[in-house]
Amino acid sequence: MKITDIKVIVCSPGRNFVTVKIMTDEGLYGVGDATLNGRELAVVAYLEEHVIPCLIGRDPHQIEDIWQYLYRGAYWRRGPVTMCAISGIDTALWDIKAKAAGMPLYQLLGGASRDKVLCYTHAQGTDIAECVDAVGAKLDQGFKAIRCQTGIPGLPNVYGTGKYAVTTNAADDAMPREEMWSTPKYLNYAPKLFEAVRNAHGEDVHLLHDTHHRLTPIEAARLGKALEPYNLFWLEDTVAAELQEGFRLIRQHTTTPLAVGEVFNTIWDARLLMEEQLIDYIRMTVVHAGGITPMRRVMDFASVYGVRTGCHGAMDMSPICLGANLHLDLWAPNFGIQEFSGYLPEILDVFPSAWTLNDGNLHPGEAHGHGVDIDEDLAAKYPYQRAYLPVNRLEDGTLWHW
Ligand code: EZ4
Ligand code: CO
Repeated sequence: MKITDIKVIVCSPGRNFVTVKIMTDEGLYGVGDATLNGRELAVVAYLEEHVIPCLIGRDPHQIEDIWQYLYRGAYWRRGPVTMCAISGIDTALWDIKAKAAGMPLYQLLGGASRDKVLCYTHAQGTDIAECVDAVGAKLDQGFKAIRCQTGIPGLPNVYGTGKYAVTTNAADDAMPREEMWSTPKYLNYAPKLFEAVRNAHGEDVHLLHDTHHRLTPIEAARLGKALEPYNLFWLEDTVAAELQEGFRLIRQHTTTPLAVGEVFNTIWDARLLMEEQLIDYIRMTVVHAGGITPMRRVMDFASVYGVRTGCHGAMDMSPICLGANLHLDLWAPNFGIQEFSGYLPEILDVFPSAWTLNDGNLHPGEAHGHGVDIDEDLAAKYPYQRAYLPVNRLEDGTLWHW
């Protein structure tokens, strides 16, 4: 088999997505997600100018060699732009291989280790009462695990709450929005949310929480301790994890399970965290990790240290990325949970998907390949719009982690 053509499709059905489509001389094609939220066109240029010309005519079955060629062969390794570009190619190649084999992708990975994939969804409110109600609504929909985020008194537009919690509206975000943050206000308020949610909804629901890299290690330790009575499934992204050693301090102080990794690009970003068992869940995801090939390696490495998986699955991971993640989730012996924030209906129209959601669990489906496609005609009706993630400042104006 030979690669005859590779297209990069950019569309914005409510938010921007970059999709790679690889065509072959045997008529089979595969698709992959290459979306990097807020820096989409950098990945497009990387693919069109620097990757695609090298791949035309190659055998799409040589996935490992193509991955190494793009990773090692560039000399300049790692980084989100590079790894999203490689991911788009790698995911599309696995899609082709599984279609050629006449199997759903999870069969090629080693088969299903479970019947269904537990997922967690999001509940949010501008205050605690609203979030408690939102948790109730998600429970009514059948979800078993729920990430809870609340606004903080005195702070407008806190991460994960308000109208921007659901999706990025490209038109509103043509320049980066500015949000405001105060760790002291947050640390005093957040534990009260979980007390209220447990009081209202009991012990059975799995509760999760995301601090979006905003704390220092000792602040994270304090929060972890404060949340221990509420038995969280995990506390996510407490600190900026460039300094992996920072987790040693958090770990010494709290039994609240820790998850991190949505901004990691390679296994080396998480090596120490896994080797020293400083985290309980690794949150890397197919699109940002460089594809299915390295994501499988991360999952296997994590399993050696008893670290479980919790793939990032916010709406900026396209339905293709979610589909690919779900095949890995169904296979991985050390699967933990899959994030599922859901999609706008127009996104699901553009990306016809074999995966299903049933009573709080996902399944990748039995379609050959990874089971997600792109409707190119429909995609063309939603042209790219420049959009940024917000930036975050402390009350005195200091630029902070968003
Ligand atoms: O802010 O994917 O757990 N989910 C998250 C996400 C990230 C976005 C960034 O593009 O933290 O909502
Ligand atoms: Co997060």
